[in-house]
Amino acid sequence: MRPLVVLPTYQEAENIEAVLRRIRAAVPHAHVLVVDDGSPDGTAELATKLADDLGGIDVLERPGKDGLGSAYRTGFEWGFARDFDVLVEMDADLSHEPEALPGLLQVVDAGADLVIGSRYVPGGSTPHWPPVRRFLSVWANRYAAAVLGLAVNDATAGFRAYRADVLRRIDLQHSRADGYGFQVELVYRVVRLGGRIVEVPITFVDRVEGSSKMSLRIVVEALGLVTLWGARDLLTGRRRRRP
Ligand SMILES: Nc1nc2c(ncn2[C@@H]2O[C@H](COP(=O)(O)OP(=O)(O)OP(=O)(O)O)[C@@H](O)[C@H]2O)c(=O)[nH]1
Ligand SMILES: [Mg+2]
Repeated sequence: MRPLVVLPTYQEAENIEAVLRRIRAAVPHAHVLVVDDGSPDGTAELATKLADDLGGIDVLERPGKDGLGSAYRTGFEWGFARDFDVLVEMDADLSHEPEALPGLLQVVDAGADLVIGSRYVPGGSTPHWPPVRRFLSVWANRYAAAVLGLAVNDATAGFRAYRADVLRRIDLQHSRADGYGFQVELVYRVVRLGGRIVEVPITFVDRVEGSSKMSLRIVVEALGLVTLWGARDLLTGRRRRRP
């Protein structure tokens, strides 16, 4: 397998070195693409220096902050053009432990089309989250699963590995969603294509350095899109039943 880890960054100067070193140690054969959106804290410069030291890393510099969904769409297209056969999504804030990567890749190797590092299957956890945050995230996921008929416990998760063939068949350029909405949309599209999805438990570690870019806008966008897609499926009779 030729895996590409796409790592979107915005203001991750405090985390970029550790995350790149840990990825390189965990999956020495994987290539890494950092997609940085002109971070004023010099994340891209640090990443470029580490690319020289560690090898197997490219840095794509975009002029301004354009959102997580857009960074992944650009990173995936870069990977398609270079014939990578597995594309990995992960955050650069160390919430997603690089040491879990071999486990995700192994499941793709065993035949899955999409492997989700899941917080909400037995063995998965969010050890630092206050109960209210976990409650909201679990119920947002239950809502999305129910409305869209997805047999997935953590459709908003951002730690994933896709078989490139399946991702190629998804019309990425016609997806406009940004944060959680982007993640749910991709699960929804893989389900619609009949792809095989496997959830693997992960420990989601809260970021220690840097600041969160999560916003109310991203949450509202996701809830709005899920409701819209669900309503459209009902009206067009395309609603899938949860098995
Ligand atoms: N290229 C790019 N990366 C982004 C953008 N927004 C966020 N990121 C990166 O996407 C990843 C996830 O963003 P976070 O801010 O950690 O958001 P989150 O994980 O949903 O929220 P927390 O749980 O609060 O950390 C991190 O690696 C960010 O640096 C963006 O507009 N462009
Ligand atoms: Mg984060």
